[in-house]
Amino acid sequence: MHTSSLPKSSVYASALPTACIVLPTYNEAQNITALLDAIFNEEQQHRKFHFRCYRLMVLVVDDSSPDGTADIVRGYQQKNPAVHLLLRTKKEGLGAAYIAGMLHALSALKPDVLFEMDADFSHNPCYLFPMLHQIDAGADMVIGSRYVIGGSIPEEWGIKRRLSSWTANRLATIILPKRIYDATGGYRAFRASLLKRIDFNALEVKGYVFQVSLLQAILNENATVQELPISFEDRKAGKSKLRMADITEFAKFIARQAMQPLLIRWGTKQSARTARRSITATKY
Ligand SMILES: Nc1nc2c(ncn2[C@@H]2O[C@H](COP(=O)(O)OP(=O)(O)OP(=O)(O)O)[C@@H](O)[C@H]2O)c(=O)[nH]1
Ligand SMILES: [Mg+2]
Repeated sequence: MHTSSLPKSSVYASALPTACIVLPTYNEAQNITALLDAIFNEEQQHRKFHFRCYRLMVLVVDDSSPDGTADIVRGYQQKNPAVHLLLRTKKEGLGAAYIAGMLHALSALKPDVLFEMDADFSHNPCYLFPMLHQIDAGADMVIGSRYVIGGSIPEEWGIKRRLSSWTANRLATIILPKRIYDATGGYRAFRASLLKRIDFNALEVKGYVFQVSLLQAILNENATVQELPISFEDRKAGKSKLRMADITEFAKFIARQAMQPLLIRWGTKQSARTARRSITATKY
């Protein structure tokens, strides 16, 4: 289509860079409308002062939430076509939802930047544009970080919650090739060109450990990863979906990854020993 046949505003809009927020949801009916409003409000505010403002779109990845989250999203789409819905048949975990969502966004929506974000207000949309700014300044990936100077976790968190978050992060750093202060957080921006280099099928994870597994694959690509301090807030409404199965998968993944170099070294030693034995046997 010749651009001259389009109204001026859409020619202008199609020339803008785009960012797609991949939003996994399971029973987030109480949060989703207000969160979508808050995301697009950030875009509106930013556009007032910045000529080359990113055009935002949202891809909600819903696992057929029994509370009707998907119906609310369908209603929202009537007033805002920048909202997309990927409806899956059953709950398969946060990682599985992100993998399906990112692959769909890359192939169907083709944004320049992709975001990960929780749909419960733990990740304040006010950081979307500062993260995009860091991407524009050269980062391949930006992590909204609770554990760098200036970042924070909710004051109300008890010792158990603080300890489990800290432990998960410390365990993750064992297997990462570079020091990352918040390796488990789920507020992230990625250049699309970086995610296209990742083999999502090779990640082999279903649950929350996806965050560590994807970060490991990205660091192995020698990507520039930066952390931006954020104030992490407690979810506004609804319940956490973290289950025992997610914690077990996390522990198994870290153990497997940490053991891998030892097993490779042991395997090399074993095959060298076998080779030496067969040389000795042929001599006599
Ligand atoms: N599609 C999909 N989304 C999920 C699944 N599990 C979690 N989510 C979503 O992923 C985001 C993070 O999940 P949360 O339950 O908030 O996990 P959390 O942040 O560790 O726990 P909170 O303390 O409650 O915030 C939320 O938007 C959830 O609705 C899942 O299996 N499928
Ligand atoms: Mg949450």
